[in-house]
Formats: sequence, structure tokens, C-alpha cells
Amino acid sequence: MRQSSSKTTGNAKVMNRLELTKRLVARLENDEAVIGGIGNTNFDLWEAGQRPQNFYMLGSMGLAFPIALGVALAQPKRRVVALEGDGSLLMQLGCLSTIAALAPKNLTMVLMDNGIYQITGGQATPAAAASDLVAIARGCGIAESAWASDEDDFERLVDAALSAARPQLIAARIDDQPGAGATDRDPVQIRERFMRGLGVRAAS
Ligand SMILES: Cc1ncc(C[n+]2csc(CCOP(=O)(O)OP(=O)(O)O)c2C)c(N)n1
Repeated sequence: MRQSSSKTTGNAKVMNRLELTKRLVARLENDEAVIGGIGNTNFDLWEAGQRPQNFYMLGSMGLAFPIALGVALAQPKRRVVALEGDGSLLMQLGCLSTIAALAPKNLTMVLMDNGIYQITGGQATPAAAASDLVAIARGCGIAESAWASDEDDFERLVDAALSAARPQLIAARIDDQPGAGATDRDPVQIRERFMRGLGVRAAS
């Protein structure tokens, strides 16, 4: 029997990662930590304005949400936001169950879904054809997971997430544009700046 695709992004508008990242950063008012995933989420976070509370993951896919989970647990009074690409999340889907089980009150996940591995040449991800990552997140136990229907809806979801009491996942369909900025390729400097930004390292 032929099965129809279970992908249900509905009428979600195709948006732009940099535009959404700028809108997100503009709504931060309380020294929130922001974790950018490898590659494009990182690059657009950098371009949206550098902050000492930003961490830019280099090298490995799928670690933005797990790193953000650690920060959220370590600093429960601080809001933590993580930005990740769809291909990277697919590499590390198990983190969604871990996050649902630990249920930090202060963690917001933003998924930038272009359906491709843009930075390595635009290969289609398997999820693009068949899987709905919001449905997967809900199935993992992150009940408050939603597709943003457009930019205004994205901002509304961000505002709600920043005062929510359960982990949130906001997914956005995005175009195939590469990231705009380019982070420093210096992991030690990135880590040290972030730790100072979070107040766990004295300024030197
Ligand atoms: C574990 C691992 N596998 C493969 C790579 C090579 N790689 C780096 S970025 C990337 C694609 C990332 O895709 P996605 O997260 O969807 O972001 P996009 O490039 O589409 O913005 C790949 C395959 C890597 N860095 N780490």
C-alpha cells in the first residue's frame, strides 16, 4: 500500500535564517545565553550581533541543543536559546527525549529547516521528503513544539517561549541561503568569552 508523506509543515511560510535570527536577537533583554549550531546558524547568529552570552559551536553537527541543555541546567535562572539546522538535529535526535525527560523550564530550541545540508553542497536531508521534525519533537515529549507560520508568528512564539515554564521548540521553514557572517575559528577564545559572558570566569 502506498503511504502518503507524513510531512505536515502546513502553510508555514518559507523564511530566511538571518532575518529570523535578527528578530530573535532583537527580543533578548535579559542576558539570555544563545547557542549557535555548526555552520549557518552560527554564522547568522554572529552576523545578527555579537554578544558575550553567545556560544558558537564549531566542528560537530547536532550539539547546539545538547550544549544548551547543559547551560540551562547549570544556570536555571537564565533563559537559554539554541539554534540548530535540520540536518544537524537529525544527527542527534536522541537529545529531544533527554530534554523532554529533564524538562528544563528555561530552554528554547529554534530549528532552522531548509530541508538540505546547505553548507556541504545542498544535499536533501531524508527528513525533507518524509518526516515532520515538529511531530518528532512532540513524540519525544516536547509538547510545546510548533511550526512558525510566518515572521510575526515566529516572534510571537519566541516571546511566549522566553517566559514559558517548559522546554519549547520553534521550527521555521527557511530558504536555501548560506549564512551571512563568519565566526572566529578559535574554539578556546569562543569558550572563554562565553564563560565570562555567563559570569563563570573572571574577566582577565
Ligand atoms: C558529525 C558530522 N558529520 C558531518 C559533518 C559535515 N557537515 C558539516 S555541516 C553539514 C551540514 C549541516 O546541515 P544543517 O544542519 O541542515 O545546516 P545547513 O547547512 O543546511 O544550514 C555537514 C554534513 C560534520 N561537521 N559533523
